[in-house]
Amino acid sequence: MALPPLAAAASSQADRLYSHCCYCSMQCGMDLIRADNEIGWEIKPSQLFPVATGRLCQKGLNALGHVVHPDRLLSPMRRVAPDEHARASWQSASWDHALDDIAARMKAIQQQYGNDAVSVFGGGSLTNEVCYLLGKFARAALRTKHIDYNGRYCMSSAAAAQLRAFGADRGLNAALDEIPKAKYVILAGTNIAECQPTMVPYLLEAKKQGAIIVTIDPRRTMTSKIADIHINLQPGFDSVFASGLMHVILEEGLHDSRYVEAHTSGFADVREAVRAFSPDNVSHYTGIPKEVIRTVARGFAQAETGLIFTARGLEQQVNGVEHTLSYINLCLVTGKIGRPGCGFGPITGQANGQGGREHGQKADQLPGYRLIEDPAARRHVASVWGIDPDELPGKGVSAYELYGKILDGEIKAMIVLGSNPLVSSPNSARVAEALQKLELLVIIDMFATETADYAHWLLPSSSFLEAEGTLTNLEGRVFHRPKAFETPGEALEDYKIIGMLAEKLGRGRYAAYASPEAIFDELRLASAGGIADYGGMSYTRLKEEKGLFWPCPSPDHPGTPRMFENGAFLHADGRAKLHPITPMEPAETTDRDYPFILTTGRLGNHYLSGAQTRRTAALLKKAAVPVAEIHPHAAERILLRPGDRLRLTTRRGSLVFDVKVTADIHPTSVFVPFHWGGEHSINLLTNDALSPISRMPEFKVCAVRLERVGQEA
Ligand SMILES: Nc1nc2c(c(=O)[nH]1)N[C@H]1C(S)=C(S)[C@@H](COP(=O)(O)OP(=O)(O)OC[C@H]3O[C@@H](n4cnc5c(=O)[nH]c(N)nc54)[C@H](O)[C@@H]3O)O[C@H]1N2
Ligand SMILES: Nc1nc2c(c(=O)[nH]1)N[C@H]1C(S)=C(S)[C@@H](COP(=O)(O)OP(=O)(O)OC[C@H]3O[C@@H](n4cnc5c(=O)[nH]c(N)nc54)[C@H](O)[C@@H]3O)O[C@H]1N2
Ligand code: SF4
Ligand SMILES: [Mo]
Repeated sequence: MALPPLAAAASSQADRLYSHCCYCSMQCGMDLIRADNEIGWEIKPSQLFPVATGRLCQKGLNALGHVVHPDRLLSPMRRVAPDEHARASWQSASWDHALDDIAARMKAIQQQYGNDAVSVFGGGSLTNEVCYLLGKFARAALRTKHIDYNGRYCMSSAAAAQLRAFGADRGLNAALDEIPKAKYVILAGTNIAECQPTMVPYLLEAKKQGAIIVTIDPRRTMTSKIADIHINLQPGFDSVFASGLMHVILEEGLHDSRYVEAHTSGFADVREAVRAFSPDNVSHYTGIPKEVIRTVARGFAQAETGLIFTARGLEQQVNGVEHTLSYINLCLVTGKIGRPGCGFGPITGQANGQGGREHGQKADQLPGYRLIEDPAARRHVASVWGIDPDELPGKGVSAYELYGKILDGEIKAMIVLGSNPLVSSPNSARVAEALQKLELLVIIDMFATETADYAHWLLPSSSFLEAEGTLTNLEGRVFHRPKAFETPGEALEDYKIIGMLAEKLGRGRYAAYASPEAIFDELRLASAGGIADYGGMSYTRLKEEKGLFWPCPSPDHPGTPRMFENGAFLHADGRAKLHPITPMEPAETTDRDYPFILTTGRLGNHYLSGAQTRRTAALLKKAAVPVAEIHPHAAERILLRPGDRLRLTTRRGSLVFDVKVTADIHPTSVFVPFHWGGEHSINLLTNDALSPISRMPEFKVCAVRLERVGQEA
């Protein structure tokens, strides 16, 4: 297949175009420059965007790779043998035919089983406009309560913790340029050097200014290489460790009692909760020397300024909300929030992982971070959408639970837009079983992903270079990304596909827009007065001011780079809530049959399910297959020999991986990256236990057995 045409109307004259990277939440600016290579263009770091000015990591530099990949879907594709769930075979069709068929089947399913029999699964890499539209399409056009998205697997524990503690969930409370002002930085369960590489210079600058950096991770990662202190923590123990820090701070009176008194509630309960977590006890549970616990506690509390960043390492657990709250408590009792060089931040993951959770693609939310069960929120959004509030459905179930509803027979159809859930969901054999049961699965994507093996229709979407829109980066900075190229073949921008489908469903008035800007202008109104208030933003302002931080309630409001200044929290009493945390065990603990802990995560050169980066030759070359990391002690215990491979067996299944023995990992643990499908897909083994609060799956901890697989086998 020929490369998709990249000669765009918009670009026909230009030799230089501007965009933003499609991958992580840093959202680095990039220049596309005409080049004498087989693509005709190359990517260079841009000087324009004031976030990671002049820098791009390997993923960003190679982001054209997937855009021009011959696998791009160039027309709607219909499964030829819809009843056969062997590998699909596809036949191209016209848009008209595709959408007529999809709409007819959806209507029939809804007539027979009710509106909620149709579901939508969205993503956090999409623009704010598409996220907003998808939520509106589900509620107002399909009239189903069943919409959720991949951010449930990502930011949901952090979001729940921030909402509980602060009354608002904005990734970082402060802009990145606060980092160099911090004198103490704790990085817990976050591998910034591989996952947000262009953020590293901010940390190095802080270090240059005298900051102490602490990393807390079961692996000595590239990030811990820049740390002064590395805490080698067994997965699942963050609340225990953080309780130890809090114990020392309170025992030694290092907290900021004035701040606690003026701006928080719940202090006495926290004091009580950490009473038993003396350095001796915590050292006993975690193996971390008690002097180290005291050093970090004193260091952080006594530093004039300090920041704590967390990420999925501790959040993707059944206790992820509690772990996150334990770290938030430390910022609050030491008064390290809402002033220069201070703050808390669960580092957002996907390109628009922040905006993706604000505009209503989450089962319980409406735009502006409003709750779907709040009558005032329903009235507000219904008035913007021009429908009766009573017509809005209620709250649906979380991402992973949607597959349970399919297995139960309640959901019969699903539209997936911007996710590859077969690879990225926990216990994925169960997800495959659910997908197989669907009467209709429609995938809107650039590629026939692993999930597409189960689809009835594939609809070709735009890449990041082919769609205009706004995104919100990890800081809460909303910015405009222009359209650089035209879509190849018959591929279309997501907003157009959604609009056309709504039209075929007879609900076109709820999804017809002339441009992404028209959607944004409505999103602004829908968000106005909510927590994530975009009310005062416009495309003109976003372009001229190179982005604006929410909340930005009025056209003359400058935006809010630093949240919670002077202790202004968003709870009704104006205070932040401290939460007493009782550390709990993971859903699965080790035993004789499953004596090790499996934890999963990322590599610097791949992105999520790998749909894009495995289609980028320069990146695939650096990591063609996943490799399991184990400690020399573990290798010794299973009598691993050079050249052996490693069998991992959990209660869900068994897979064989290449293995690397390294002293950088905790002796109890094995780490496997999740960027591959099929026999390389670690999510066939992960645990689908969910946090009772956030419904986040336990991607980071499950019990596993390790066995050597010799060459003789
Ligand atoms: N290269 C690359 N960059 C990415 C992505 C990608 O796929 N590839 N994805 C993006 C997205 S969507 C996200 S959400 C972010 C994720 O960014 P991160 O959360 O930083 O990435 P992970 O590798 O999932 O996990 C981080 C670390 O947590 C550690 N960990 C595991 N268990 C525990 C625990 O119990 N406690 C502690 N303290 N640490 C633990 C792991 O060893 C790992 O080093 O990255 C974004 N950036
Ligand atoms: N074991 C384990 N599993 C995990 C995690 C973990 O740490 N461990 N992390 C979880 C996390 S944090 C995340 S965020 C999830 C994410 O996992 P997924 O939701 O599977 O994310 P992606 O692989 O980015 O899938 C995005 C899909 O959308 C397509 N796409 C990209 N841009 C567009 C667009 O503009 N329009 C349309 N229509 N399609 C587009 C891509 O081609 C791709 O197929 O994985 C989760 N799964
Ligand atoms: S740091 Fe993130 S946004 Fe920047 S180039 Fe790398 S992947 Fe893209
Ligand atoms: Mo994520």
